[in-house]
Amino acid sequence: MKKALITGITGQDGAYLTELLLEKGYEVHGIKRRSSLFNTDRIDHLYQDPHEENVKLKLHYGDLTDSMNLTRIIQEVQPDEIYNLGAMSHVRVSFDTPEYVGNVDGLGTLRILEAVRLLGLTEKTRIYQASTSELYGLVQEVPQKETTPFYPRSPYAVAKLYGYWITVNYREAYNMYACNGILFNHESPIRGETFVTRKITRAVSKIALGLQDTLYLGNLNSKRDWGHAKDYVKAMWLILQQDKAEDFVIATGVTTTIRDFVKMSFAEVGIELDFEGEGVDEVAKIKSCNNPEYQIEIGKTVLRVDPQYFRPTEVDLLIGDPTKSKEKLGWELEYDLEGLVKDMMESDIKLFKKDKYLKEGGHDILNQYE
Ligand code: NDP
Ligand code: GDR
Repeated sequence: MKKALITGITGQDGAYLTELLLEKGYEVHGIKRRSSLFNTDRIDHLYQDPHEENVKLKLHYGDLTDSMNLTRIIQEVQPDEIYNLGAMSHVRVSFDTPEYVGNVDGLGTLRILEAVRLLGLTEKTRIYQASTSELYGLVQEVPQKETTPFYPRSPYAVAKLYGYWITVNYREAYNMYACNGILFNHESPIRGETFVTRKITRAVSKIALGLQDTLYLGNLNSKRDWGHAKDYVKAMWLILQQDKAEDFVIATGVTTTIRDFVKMSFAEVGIELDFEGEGVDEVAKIKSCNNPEYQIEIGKTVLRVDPQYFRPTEVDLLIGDPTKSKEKLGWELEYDLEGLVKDMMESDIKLFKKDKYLKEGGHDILNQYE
């Protein structure tokens, strides 16, 4: 039975990858941070009581800033594969916490590689590094592929640039099987709530259900190549199953503006939007609603631009070329953008229907037991 160790197991990708590896028969070990609130929501359905026999998912407390902790866990687990997904992954927040991001996202990668080397596991342990399309930053070439020059535009991207090159360096210097997956944006119903897609699908669901009036967003003009996280974790696994360690771009090859993602999300609940104005004055009003389930006021302003969400330096256009990964890995996509928006909207509508029910009826129900 193969053993995998995942940093960032409590995140979006960590959760889907754990599901995939357990299905494939792996014993999965994950590193989680100590937090004052439970932070394992995304993997709770996979959790097994450690007192049971034959436990396939094991969690260890740890942190990418703590070399001794990482070295001890790697020594104890002796993993066949390490997936380094742990990171402070929010680009806007990285401008506020640049030193921390350098430590976790940049040096954290080095700590994993160096622990594997010092423990004499270079022959045994294969390493996947979660690299990112943010490395491309300021447009040098489109579509972006494995050979496109990097030009990072945020402390996050600069830290990930270090992670990328230190992975390449350890592969070349010590003949390690260490690879970068250069993944373009990927989303899902369990995407973090402050990334733009999830912020939109949550707000649209709440607006349709009468639980929120307005959605405030930043730059509506940037373009992203969005895929579904379920498809992308399959690529991570494939990257570690090859004869030769290499880096791969994982993308859909289709790019869309934030504005169009907003329109598509509203369309899922039968609401058509009208965009007015430009830049910070931009607003969107409800033009029509053909869904009898929602009592929507036509002409109501539901979206406004708020400059607080602008970034000091922005990445305007991302569009990836997945040719290499399709040809060499045999990687295929199950979801297109429409399927992704549908999956996220269905899940958020379901989530907020519960909230609405509690808001409208819950108080009385609770009072019955007082
Ligand atoms: P999330 O933000 O959902 O998850 C990040 C994970 O890293 C969480 O488990 C978090 O723990 C953990 N983490 C944060 N700081 C530390 C630390 N100091 N030590 C240990 N663990 C830490 O990210 P995603 O799942 O979306 O992304 C996974 C990886 O892929 C990240 O490295 C990200 O930068 C990269 N990436 C993501 C893309 C995407 O579109 N999703 C695209 C390209 C790359 P906690 O739950 O406690 O916060
Ligand atoms: P990104 O994702 O920066 O591409 O990084 P995010 O969803 O945060 O932003 C995408 C684009 O949307 C614009 N935007 C807003 N973004 C946020 N978060 N909130 C807003 O209100 C808002 N309004 C407009 C942004 O300016 C940007 O242009 C993600 C992360 O998962 C990284 O970890 C990963 O490496 C990259 O994707 C690939």
